Amino acid sequence: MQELYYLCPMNALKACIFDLDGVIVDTAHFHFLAWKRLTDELDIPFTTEDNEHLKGVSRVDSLHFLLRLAGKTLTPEAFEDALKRKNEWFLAHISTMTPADALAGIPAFLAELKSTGMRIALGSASKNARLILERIQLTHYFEVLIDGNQIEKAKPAPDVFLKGAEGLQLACHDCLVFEDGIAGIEAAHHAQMKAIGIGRQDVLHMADYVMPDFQGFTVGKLQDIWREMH
Ligand code: B16
Ligand code: MG
Repeated sequence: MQELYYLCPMNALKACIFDLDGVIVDTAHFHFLAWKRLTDELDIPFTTEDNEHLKGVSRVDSLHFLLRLAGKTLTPEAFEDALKRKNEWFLAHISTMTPADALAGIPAFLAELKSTGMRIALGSASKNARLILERIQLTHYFEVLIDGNQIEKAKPAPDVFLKGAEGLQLACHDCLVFEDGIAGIEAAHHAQMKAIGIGRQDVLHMADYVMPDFQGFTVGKLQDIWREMH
């Protein structure tokens, strides 16, 4: 038994795959403001609590969810038009973002990760991910950038994280995901990856570890957590 243990050592952590909204930056509020403007126009009741269900959910699936809330349907043309307008309003908010909008502790943690040689990728549902990373000037940390433009099946399907591992040319079990959304944690698990939830324990209880944010987080702590996960 002992011998077997040494023959099959725990695999070293080789890469971190980051979700964007809710992990690196808080764009959820901007998504909410844009959806709220649309739902007000369409006479759909929509609250900040409903918005929780849209975290990590693609733009198209979000609109389906909102229409279901009110039992409404739109013609294909009106549906496309609604998506377009919501995105224009969202982009207007994004254009005000600066590097100060990166979430607390993230720039320092990314810098430390990079200095240790850890591979870094992005796995976001957002079609605006590149633009957002550029606004907060963190693009250079990401060796591989997978976003909503490159995937057909949105989270909780594993595609975004599988493509991330593929882009890094690593096995899934060598990668760890940071996620704030329930759908994203499910996606990581469907990809056979461990996931650290960023947010509340009661919401993200299915994650392999949960922490509120990256403040004071270090690569040393990450390695301890990785060891405890195995
Ligand atoms: P877009 P993430 C997700 O980002 C957001 O959490 C979700 O609310 C949004 O609907 C989705 O991106 C699509 O965004 O409209 O910009 O394509 O958490 O996967 O980084
Ligand atoms: Mg997210």
